[in-house]
Amino acid sequence: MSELVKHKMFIGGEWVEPSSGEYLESFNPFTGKPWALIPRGKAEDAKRAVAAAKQAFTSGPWPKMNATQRGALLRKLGDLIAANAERLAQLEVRDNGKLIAEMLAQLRYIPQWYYYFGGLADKIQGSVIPSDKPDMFNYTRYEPIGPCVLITAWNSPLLLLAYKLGPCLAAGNTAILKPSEFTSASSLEFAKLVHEAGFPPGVFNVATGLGAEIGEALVTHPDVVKVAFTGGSVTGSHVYQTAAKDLKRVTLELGGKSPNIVFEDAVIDDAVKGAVSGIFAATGQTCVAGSRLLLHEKIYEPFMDKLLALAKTARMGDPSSMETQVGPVTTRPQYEKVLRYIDIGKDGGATCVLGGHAAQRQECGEGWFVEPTIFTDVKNSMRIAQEEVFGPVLSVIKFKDDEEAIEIGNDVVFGLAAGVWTQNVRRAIKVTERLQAGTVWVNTYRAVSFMSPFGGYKRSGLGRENGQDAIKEYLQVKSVWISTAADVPNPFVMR
Ligand code: TXE
Repeated sequence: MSELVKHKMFIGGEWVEPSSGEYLESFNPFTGKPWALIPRGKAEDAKRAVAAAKQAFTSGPWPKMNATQRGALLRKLGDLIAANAERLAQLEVRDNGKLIAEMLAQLRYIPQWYYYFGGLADKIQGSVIPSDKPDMFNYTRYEPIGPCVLITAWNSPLLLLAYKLGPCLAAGNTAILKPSEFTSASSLEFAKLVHEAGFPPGVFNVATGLGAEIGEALVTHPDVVKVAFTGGSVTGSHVYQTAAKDLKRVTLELGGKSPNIVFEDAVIDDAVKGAVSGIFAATGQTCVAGSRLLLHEKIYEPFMDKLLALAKTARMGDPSSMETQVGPVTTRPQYEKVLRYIDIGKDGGATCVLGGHAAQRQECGEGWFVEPTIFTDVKNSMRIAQEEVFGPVLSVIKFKDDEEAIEIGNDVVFGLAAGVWTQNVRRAIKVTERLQAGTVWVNTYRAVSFMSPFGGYKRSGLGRENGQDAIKEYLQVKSVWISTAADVPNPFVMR
């Protein structure tokens, strides 16, 4: 145990031990071995973190700062992330098994969230309402809401955090981050940068531990006003119901079963790359994974030949090598879940045409690797087509016309994303209008930006992250009425 890196939590501007004195092991998915110890915070620590966030929200320098000053701090944080991008990327590779190539790009991009929301901080304007009442002046102002709990998943910890923390702090709130117990190290390292940027103590806190322990304690704490959550749909629904008891605000970014639809007039080579990027990039562990590939029957065979040829070349192995294309699954339970779903696919009658088992390649060592897997003969009613696997497992479904493609595309409980591959503009517009998804990509896949709204239709979530409106999720509007009348009219009649 002694060689494991032992972390502390960041609460009220200080590095603290968990009150329980207990720690959780954090594993390197490439070696399958623990490398760090993460504090196992419990209810006591949740109380401490919320108290710190509440104090920072109500007193001290933070509530006195104007929006321009808050924006400047956020931009400084962006600069510090940029300066530390490589170090944070390497840490994520070790703790999470993410590819270094993807992490370098992601960490170099994340500062943009802090620049964007830093810039937006002082551009949130209320309005003067043209009053229908005589001698009355009415205007609105947007105000922060209070301490917010930000719960992130393990797949892209610092990116998911940026979606939440940028608007949360730009709006003038304070935050308690509860990262996934599987991948907390980068969030704790990130806290050092928040401190270095000069945010007052208690404005940003990191409380680590298990979801059912410290996560639950944070969501139920009466002083928390909002929960912003990214994770699985079962947990998301539980968090929503728990938070509802105190009428807390909730935004949820849950999973998906996104259709990636290829029409017969698509540029096949591009669409093949899009299919691969939709499901095998990030080892399929993305909420927007294009896990259902819908192929027009006319192009089915040539498309599959090319797809299999490309998927077979995917280089697996050490995620810290720039050459690697498919890394390990991030957590042991997720690795087991993916393998279980492969069995569910086989038992359900789908045909496994690629992979279908744990990787036994030498370059994968003891890591939690699953071979890129493709199922054909999939019916959309099968579990493999309906449920989120969150791994490198693709279900291929044939369709005969646009109507059927749309029907199959929408026939899941989720609605996070969709891909459309066609050269016909009219078809692209018609189909994107009818797909029930928060994001639709045409002739591309997996593009996200700080400036474009992101979130789910149906059971993929509530509310939106990114883009100008995201900040409204962290603000409340106040309507102020000022009478300019010389006297007070009849008090028994509503004005
Ligand atoms: O997620 P959880 P898990 C999906 C994916 C995956 C499944 C399970 O299908 O297989 O979810 O992954 C915290 N109160 N996604 O178990 O449980 C938890 O500690 C408060 C899709 O990792 O949803 C973690 O910080 N918090 C998803 C966070 O919730 C609680 C990304 C997410 O954990 C809590 C990841 C509680 N009672 C998984 N219980 C996406 N949208 O992309 C847990 N948590």
